[in-house]
Amino acid sequence: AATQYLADWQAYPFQIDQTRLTFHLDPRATRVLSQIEFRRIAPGDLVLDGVGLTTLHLAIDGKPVTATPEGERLVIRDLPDAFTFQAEVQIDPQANTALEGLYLSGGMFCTQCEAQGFRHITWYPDRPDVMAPFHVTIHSDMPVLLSNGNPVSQSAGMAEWHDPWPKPAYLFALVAGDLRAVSDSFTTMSGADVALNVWVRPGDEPRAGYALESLIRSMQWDERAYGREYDLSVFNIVAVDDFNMGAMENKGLNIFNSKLVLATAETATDGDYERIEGVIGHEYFHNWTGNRITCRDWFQLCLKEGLTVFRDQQFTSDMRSAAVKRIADVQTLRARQFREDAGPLAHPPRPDHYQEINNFYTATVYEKGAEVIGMLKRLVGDDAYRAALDLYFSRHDGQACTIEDWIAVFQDATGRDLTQFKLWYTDAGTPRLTMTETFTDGTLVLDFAQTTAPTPGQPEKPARVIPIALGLIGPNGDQVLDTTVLEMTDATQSFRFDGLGARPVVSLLRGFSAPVTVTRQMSPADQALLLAHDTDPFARWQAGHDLALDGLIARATGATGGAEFIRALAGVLDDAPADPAFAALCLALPGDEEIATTIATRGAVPDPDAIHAARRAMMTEIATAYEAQFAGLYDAMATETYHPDAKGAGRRSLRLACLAYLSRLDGGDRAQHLFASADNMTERQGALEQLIATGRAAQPLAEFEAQFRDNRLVMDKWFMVQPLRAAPGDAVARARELAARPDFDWKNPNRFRALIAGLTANHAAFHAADGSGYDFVAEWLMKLDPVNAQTTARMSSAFETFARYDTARQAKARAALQRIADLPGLSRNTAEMVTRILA
Ligand code: HT7
Ligand code: ZN
Repeated sequence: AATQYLADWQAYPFQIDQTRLTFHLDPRATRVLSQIEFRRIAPGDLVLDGVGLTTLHLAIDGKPVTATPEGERLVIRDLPDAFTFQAEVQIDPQANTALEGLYLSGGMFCTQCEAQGFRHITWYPDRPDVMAPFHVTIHSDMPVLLSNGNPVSQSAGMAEWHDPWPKPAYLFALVAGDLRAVSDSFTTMSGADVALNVWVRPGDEPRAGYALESLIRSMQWDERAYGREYDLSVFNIVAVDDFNMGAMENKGLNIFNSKLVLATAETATDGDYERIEGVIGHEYFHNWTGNRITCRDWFQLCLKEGLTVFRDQQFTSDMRSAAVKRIADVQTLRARQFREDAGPLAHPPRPDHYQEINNFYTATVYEKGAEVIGMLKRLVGDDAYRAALDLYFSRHDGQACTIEDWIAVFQDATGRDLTQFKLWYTDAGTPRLTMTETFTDGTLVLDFAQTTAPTPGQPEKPARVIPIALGLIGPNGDQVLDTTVLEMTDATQSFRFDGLGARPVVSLLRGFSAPVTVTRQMSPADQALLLAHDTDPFARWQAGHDLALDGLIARATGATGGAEFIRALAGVLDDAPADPAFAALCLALPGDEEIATTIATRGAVPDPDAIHAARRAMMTEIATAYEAQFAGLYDAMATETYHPDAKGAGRRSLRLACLAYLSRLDGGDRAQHLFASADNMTERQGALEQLIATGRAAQPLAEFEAQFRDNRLVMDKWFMVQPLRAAPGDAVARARELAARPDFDWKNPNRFRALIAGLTANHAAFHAADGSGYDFVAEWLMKLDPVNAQTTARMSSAFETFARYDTARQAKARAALQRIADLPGLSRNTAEMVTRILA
């Protein structure tokens, strides 16, 4: 497939003054009429994109034209400086299983146009730098007809919408279905009234309230934190069951995967509620960072996604606990992005080439893109950050921009030269920061070195700017130096701290001030001191986490370890009632995948079975050491009336952390009782997971299924937890049984992901020595690819770490990948991923 290069970008020679679209909806034969008013701004031909269209008619200024598509492009030459292009095409939404363009979900018409879905709807310059106001007319017998912008008129079988804000085609949306609205209103800071609707299927109304409340909180927050106001008379959100990703920020008409809208205490977990609030916020915040200011080309994707993730992280921090949110975000970053950066799929946040853009909606673009902004904010300070953002919004409103524009705004607002900082956008790989310390006569010298391993296509890695936030803790636990940010700019650099009474312990990388890995020699006693006394909650958690990781790695590689961590947990348990959510994070042992990654990073070959056994043994030991404390906390953390706020969620997370330990001793008795008595899904699912792990789940699983058979979202959980929590030796067989059920509706991305990602997240099962995990997953990826290439390609990244295992496992994974690569007619999406992984 042809590779697209950033260096080849060229401006489009026309501007669009108005895009008019008329839809005659029909499941098998939808007709789309377009009238696009073009005005020349530079020499060049008219190039339009189109895929899978049956073209019925093409005209320029009313005169029919005969133009033959060149592949997926239509080129029309010799045009006047201003003209109207007209087209009539026919498309088949029902046949659209790829969920890209216009498709049907549960009898409802809906669209997904990012990144390049609009070309499946009609001929158009489907590129983000071509922005236009849209006027849309929909003809259909569906009762609710929605598009972007403000409503113009509505009558039986017809609706008209006008979006005055120029937008690229990827933000176009249309929905038509039998829907019900859960509604409210919002008055913006300048006094404009906005109607708010969350549209769901009839009967789902009682489950949409939290999404609507989250939207109001998002609107308030963006006014308060960034001075950003909403700009249309209506904001619509629609929940759909079939969706490749989480949600989509179409202007004024956000479309959401129903799992990120629908929630009640009985059907959704605390984690689901937090995610709903976060993603509602994320899509809403895109209205300014993505929609009003969009990307010039898809290489700039992190311009909108990194910034919007950073904003949604700030939002969640403000709504909930900032410390807990930061730790959770870093855990996600390490699990997904560091993993990506260390393997064959590594790429910079702003890549300079791709084959299939849908393969670049990655942790690097999203999560690392957000971290880079966090570093920028730390380097320039909060006030300068806000000034730079104000300048960004005023300078670039209505434009399609680049990372260079973004950096220029910060340079202009602060006077700083950010040339070196820009490497964070253009270079792949996670820098390794090594620190050595010497203490003599009251002076501490810290010597830092940074190195970044080569990544595909980037053998040389110049030094980056690394903000290193640190503090110093004295031997008695008192802080002797408050948080200080060192700016490292060279490959090696030293910093001195004088006038210290005794050797302090360095609390390094506070708040995770840069997305780097750290190497330093630290005694278990010093780690325990930080876990007990560090004033920075992230660094405190990190100290305990490292202590646990070192112990687990020792055990998984045939040595002994972990005693210091087990001892240090006494303090964590004593403090737990004061901050249950934080304590739950400290009590959670690093997962098998993280242990494997760390072993590989230290140059050894991870053994999935040994890792799994070591982790389970350490849990039993901890449970035995603190049984009474766990039992006391388990009882004390019971919540009376369920409320999905951070306080209640924190108590439940601690309760479930205790349950995980207690289940190692009581064989699942408490879990069984909790499963039977809990009034909320958080505890029911938590209990069910323990029962699966202890092999006592047959009856509870049957009960769960009987209760929730008709609720697809809850049944997704049922499909997910079984391969995830089954003993590694049983998980693949269980996954095969589940896949054979008639309700394994594998064409639905949520259901497919539930089962397949449930298994790949069971580290020892996916990496089973006999290759059965690899074979099962490859088999299903090959089945899905012709139906939904986007989801197949994204899920193929489960294999990205295969090269770190032993040669026998590697050979089995390679063979499974090769079978995928050899599949006749393999999609461009999956072919690109598998080729990169195998390279
Ligand atoms: N900007 C949206 C990305 C997205 C997407 C991309 C490719 C294929 C399907 C998709 N659905 C949504 C969502 C976001 O990040 O906000
Ligand atoms: Zn986004």
